[in-house]
This record gives sequence, structure tokens and C-alpha cells, in this order.
Amino acid sequence: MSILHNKLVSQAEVLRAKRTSLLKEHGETVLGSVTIEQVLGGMRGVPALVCDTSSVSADEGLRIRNTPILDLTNITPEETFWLLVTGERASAEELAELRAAFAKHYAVPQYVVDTLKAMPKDSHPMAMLSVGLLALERESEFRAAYDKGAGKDALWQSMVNDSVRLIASIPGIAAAIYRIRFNKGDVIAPLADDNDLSNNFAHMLGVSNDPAWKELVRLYLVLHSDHEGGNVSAMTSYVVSSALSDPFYSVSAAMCGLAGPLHGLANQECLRFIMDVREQFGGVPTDEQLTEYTWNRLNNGQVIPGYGHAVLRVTDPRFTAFHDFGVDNGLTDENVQIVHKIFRLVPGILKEHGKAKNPWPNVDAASGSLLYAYGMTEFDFYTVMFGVSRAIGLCSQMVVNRMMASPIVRPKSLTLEELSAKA
Ligand code: HAX
Repeated sequence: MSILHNKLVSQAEVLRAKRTSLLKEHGETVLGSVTIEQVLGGMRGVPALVCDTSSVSADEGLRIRNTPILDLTNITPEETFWLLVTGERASAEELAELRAAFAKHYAVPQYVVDTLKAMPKDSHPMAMLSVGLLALERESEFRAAYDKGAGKDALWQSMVNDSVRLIASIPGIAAAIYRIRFNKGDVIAPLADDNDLSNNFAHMLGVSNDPAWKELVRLYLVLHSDHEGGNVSAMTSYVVSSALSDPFYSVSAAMCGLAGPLHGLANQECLRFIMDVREQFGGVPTDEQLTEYTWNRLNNGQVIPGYGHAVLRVTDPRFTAFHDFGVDNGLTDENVQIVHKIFRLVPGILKEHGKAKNPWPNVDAASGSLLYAYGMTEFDFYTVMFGVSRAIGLCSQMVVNRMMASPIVRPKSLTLEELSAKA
């Protein structure tokens, strides 16, 4: 048993005891009412999920285990996983063991690479990511443990093993997709002498040798890792894994949700928007030109990608972190200049337009321009970068839910007729 397992044994007992006592002593406590608007409006604001790994408030944004994300911009993806899943910062010894466990899985099995190569050349990279994870499902220790009759209170242990394998393998799967899908040459093997996850990911992508690129990959993997439990990808993996489907099935399904333009795909849409602006004006537009362009888009019923959020009502701190990375690394290309200009002008326009509840930028407004600046110019790949990072949070959430022995998810649906009868 690993140090991580040992640490989680007592936590699992505490979590299950808390859940049992809440159910027994307060099971009937009413948390709120559900309105027809919420039923018809994507269940917005209905308190119906438990998520201990992170929280998102309207006025501050993401906290991972109660630490603001802007205080975590220097940590690694490995430290992020440890923090998400245990609630504690990893010691040097714990981190070394986790890194060694990850490093065993950086090389992607050949059958997964062959599966990806067999897909049509115009497949979307997100479809390839979902398929790659499904191909890897045959390695699931969780499924094997269930088949051998593991009790429900013990299943979290094999879920930890699957999570380690999945989080360690997904960078290699993503890098293989990048190289296969965009004709970048052979798939690159992981580093023999470095077991750092983001260094390996940056290396296997083969985009750039600039140390700042490696630093960007690290930051990217930390910032996108988790965003509480109610977003589309987190909720998808939660629902799928509640049926005791293993993490490979669950994260593969979550990636299909992340591929939607109102969720993860927004970062590709954002850069497309920035490039459209650049192309339309032959460079960085004047303030007047950008204002008119934005109004035309809004009047045409189109959204401004990278702006607005279902929960946030302030600038997303993850946008701030990316924005500052660009400034600190002296990035001044036209895309970055346009990102900064949009940030200066668009919130005011969205306020005047009066529809979006949040006129401020979300994480996707800046990330693509940074990837582009270091040579990753294939927009269709950007959501895959997001997915590699988000897998860390999804797995952490699933482990915690399994430690609690959460039951299968089964809310009640109503027909429109039934809903109308209650009106
Ligand atoms: N531009 C123009 N109009 C916008 C807008 C924007 N950026 N954001 C919201 N609105 C509009 C909505 O379309 C909606 O209009 P209707 O009433 O006509 O339907 C109205 O404002 C109210 O929407 P809201 O309550 O403020 O926002 P929602 O919670 O419904 O949606 C979204 C949140 C993020 C989906 C939305 O703001 C949006 O579409 N933004 C642009 C796409 C985007 O940036 N997505 C990435 C989000 C971050 C993320 O999840 N990444 O993974």
C-alpha cells in the first residue's frame, strides 16, 4: 500500500462516518426549494452535490481545498493532485513517491497509440482523447477489484490506483494525439531521466524547448485542474462513476462534455475570435473598431467567447494568472495585445448590453493566446490541454466520493405537463 493509500485510509473512515451521521441525524433537513425556473434553467444554483476538493464563489472564484488559486500558481500538477485528494500539502517524501508512481505510466501503451492512429484524419482531438481513455480502460484495477468482489467501502483504493494511472497516462495520450492529428512526426517517448509530469508532457508534445513553454504547461495544468462539482465535466464524471463505472469510463465521458463550446471548447473559440479580430483589422484594432465589432457581434445574437460565467461575478482569478504570465514573460504579439484590449473594453460593453450576468473574463479568454505564442497554433487541440488538466480534479473528486461510498445518482424528472400542472 502506498503512502497516499495509507493517508486516505483514516480519511475514508472519517468521511463515511460524517456522511452516515448527517444522513441519520439531519437527513430530513431542508436545504432550499427548487423553482420551475431552476428546473427549466439547467438546475442553476440547486444545492444538490457534495464536492470537498474545491469551491467556486461568485465574488472570488476558485479555491482548492480552501486555498485561493492565485496562492497556488507555483505548485506542480502532482502537488495539485495530492492537495485535491488529501486536503493537505504534500511533503517531499510523499511527492517523491507519487512522482515515481506516475512515472511508471508516462509511456502510453502501443495499442492506445494504434487506436488513435486508426481514427479518421479529420477526427476532432477531443473525440480522440475520449477514445484514447476508453481504449486504456482495459487496464482498470477498479473494474478488476469489483469483479473479484471488493466491498463498497474498499473500492476507493483501486480507484486511487486507476486515478494515478489515468492522470499519468493522459499527457502521453494527448501528446500522441497532437503529433498524429497534426502530422508532427513520430510520437515522442517520455524523458528517461525526469519524472516530473508537466516536464514530460511539454517534452512529449514537442512544441518548443523554451523553458517558459514548460512553465506555461505547468501553470496550465494547475489552473484548469478543478472547478468544484457542478460544471458539466465534473458532474458527468460524478454521475457516470456513481454507477460504479471505473475512472476511465467516467473521465472519457466527462471529456465529451468538456468538448462543448459552452464549456471547455470555449478556449478554442476564444482564440478564433481573437484571430478573427486580427484578420478583420489587419492587426490590433483601434478602440473604436473593437467596440463596433463587439456590438455587431452582440446584435447578431453571438456571445463574446471567454466572457461571462455561470457562477463567477468577477474576473476569473485564473484569467488573472494567465494574463500576468504573459506580462511577466514579455509576450507582446498581436494576439496578446488584442486579449488585453478586449479585457479593457468588452466588460463595459457587456454591462451596457445588459444581458450577461457576469461581464468579466473567464479562464478561456487568455489561455489560447499564450499557447499560440509558444508555437501551439492548432486551436482544435486547446481543449485537449484543458482535459489533461481537468482529469486531475475529476479523478480527485471521484476518489473522495468513493471514499464516502456515495450512492448512484438518480434525480427525479418531470414531464412538461407535470411541470405545467404545478404552475
Ligand atoms: N456574450 C454575450 N452574451 C452573453 C455572454 C457573453 N459572453 N455571456 C452570457 N451572455 C448572455 C447569455 O447568452 C444569456 O442570453 P439569453 O438570455 O438571450 O439566453 C444571458 O446573457 C444570460 O446568461 P448568463 O446567466 O449570464 O450566463 P449563463 O450562466 O447562462 O452562461 C456561459 C454562462 C459561460 C455559458 C456564458 O456566459 C457564455 O456563453 N459565455 C461565452 C462562452 C464562454 O466563454 N464559455 C466558457 C465558460 C468557462 C468554462 O466553463 N470553461 O470551461
